[in-house]
Amino acid sequence: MKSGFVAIVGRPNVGKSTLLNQLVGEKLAGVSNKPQTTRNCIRGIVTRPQGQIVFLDTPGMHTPRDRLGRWMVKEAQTSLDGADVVYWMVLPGEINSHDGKILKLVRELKKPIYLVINQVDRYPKPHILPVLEYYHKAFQFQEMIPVSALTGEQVDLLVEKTFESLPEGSLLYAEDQISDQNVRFLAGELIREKLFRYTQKEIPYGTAVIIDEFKERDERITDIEATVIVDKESQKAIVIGKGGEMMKKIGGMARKDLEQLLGKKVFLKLWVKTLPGWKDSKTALGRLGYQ
Ligand SMILES: Nc1nc2c(ncn2[C@@H]2O[C@H](COP(=O)(O)OP(=O)(O)OP(=O)(O)O)[C@@H](O)[C@H]2O)c(=O)[nH]1
Ligand SMILES: [Mg+2]
Repeated sequence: MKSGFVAIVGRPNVGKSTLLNQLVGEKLAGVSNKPQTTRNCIRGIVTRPQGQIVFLDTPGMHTPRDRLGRWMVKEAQTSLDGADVVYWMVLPGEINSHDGKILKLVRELKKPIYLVINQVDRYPKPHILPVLEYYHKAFQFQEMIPVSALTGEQVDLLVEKTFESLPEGSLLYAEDQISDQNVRFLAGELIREKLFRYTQKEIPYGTAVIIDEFKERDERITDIEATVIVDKESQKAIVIGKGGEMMKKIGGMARKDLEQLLGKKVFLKLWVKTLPGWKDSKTALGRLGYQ
């Protein structure tokens, strides 16, 4: 039997969280079309007859502009230390400056590196071959596998090939467990995902979510109260929206996902609060779980 840890790294927005969700078959990590959606490492567990893999979705590696960004990049880099195998996720095309930096990091690691070329559903097949050739020249990867994290194409193959590189070991978690993340954290992430999806420009980056209450009313209903933090007073009105429209939309979409996650009916109450400059405040970041 085999078991071990796989870190999924790459620049922002390539599809790391989408892959994690596809691997475990449930929505654990928030996904949006905006970069820097993921802020904490999120673990997902996959158990197969061959053994067990603990996958780590990580924040996208980028050039940080504030304390939060620095913490995110550090989170991603630290995930490499504990990993048995590393997936470096890229998009078809040439290495850009962010990828160049990651390649440097990856070159130093003495562990199997899998190049995962994502989003192949968006590209015609003949387009992929030159990409493989290009990366083949750049580094000696353990494997280079084109996948679609969205449709799941070749994801099973990726998992099969990963077991070949993992050490012998017993199961680290129960066979049916898909995460060891607590539901409060996952709930906060689902709400934050909606802020990333439905607000624009700099607003999503200035938001964070605190779960204030998480109570099982009975076997069928969970009550959740959460505060949405914004960075500037002027953003508060936008997040609330005209007549509360935006909050209604975010709350409604989040509630659907929360009900799916918990398998119960959810009553969700959202508040909005300004915490100026929280992304550069050590105390605020600590309170929000970014430390
Ligand atoms: N067509 C297509 N879209 C994809 C695929 N994988 C991810 N996406 C889309 O790409 C966008 C980014 O996906 P995420 O999973 O949030 O990317 P990420 O790498 O986790 O991003 P950060 O957390 O910001 O670093 C989303 O809009 C996804 O729906 C894919 O295989 N095919
Ligand atoms: Mg992500």
